[in-house]
Amino acid sequence: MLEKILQTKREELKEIQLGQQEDVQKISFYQALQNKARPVSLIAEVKKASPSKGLIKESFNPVQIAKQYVKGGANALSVLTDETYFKGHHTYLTNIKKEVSIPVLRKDFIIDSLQVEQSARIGADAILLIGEAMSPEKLYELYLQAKELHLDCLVEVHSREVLQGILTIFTPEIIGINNRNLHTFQTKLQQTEEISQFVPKESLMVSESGIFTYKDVQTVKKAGANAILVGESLMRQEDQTTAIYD
Ligand code: IGP
Repeated sequence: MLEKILQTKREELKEIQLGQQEDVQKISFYQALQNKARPVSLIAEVKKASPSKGLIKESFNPVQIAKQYVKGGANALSVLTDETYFKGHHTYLTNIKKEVSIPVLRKDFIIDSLQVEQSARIGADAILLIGEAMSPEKLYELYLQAKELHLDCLVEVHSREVLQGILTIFTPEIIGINNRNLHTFQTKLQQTEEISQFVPKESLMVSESGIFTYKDVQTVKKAGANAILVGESLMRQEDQTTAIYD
């Protein structure tokens, strides 16, 4: 599946339109995750659909959902901008960014410098870089470019091998452990438990995907997660004001 998505991205890149720079203020994603208002920081995701779950939310108003997340006390937001597989759009991110004062992560499959430039222009505060999607060298190149544009990076890995490959080159400020395998879509929280010991102490650690209950939050917290990234379980609630560990 990941390979199929990346193939689509490579096609889309041929016609990428960078657009104008949005007139918005950048906010530090990294600092927002360090805010100790919650025992584990929350990155709440605005996601209409996914390849593994299909349509998640019928009546989808991204700005309204984002505002509810803010009310619920989220530290930061993640917004899916991929159109083909997640039914997202870059205008969702821009519109949300204009209405909230917490940082916004662009959730997409970023593999090229043009997409990094585009992310800065549409108003993202941070981008996702997926270890399984490119070589550690390429990832580091995009990471440095993002930093120059004042974008923070959530460097996501699923496996220990990919994490260790990246760590031979540099130590990302924020490392996400994706509990979902992007090839099979299988999700297990043990992934965080198993890999957390290889995350350097100086990096913030985010546990991503498959977190549904208070018990799940405790499990990943115990494994050392500083933050969680939650999409589906929040999206499926009637009213997104309720954080899952309230
Ligand atoms: C959220 P969930 O299981 O709470 O809906 O997962 C998030 O981790 C997931 O959407 C995600 C993702 C990604 C989506 C993690 N890594 C990479 C697209 C691309």
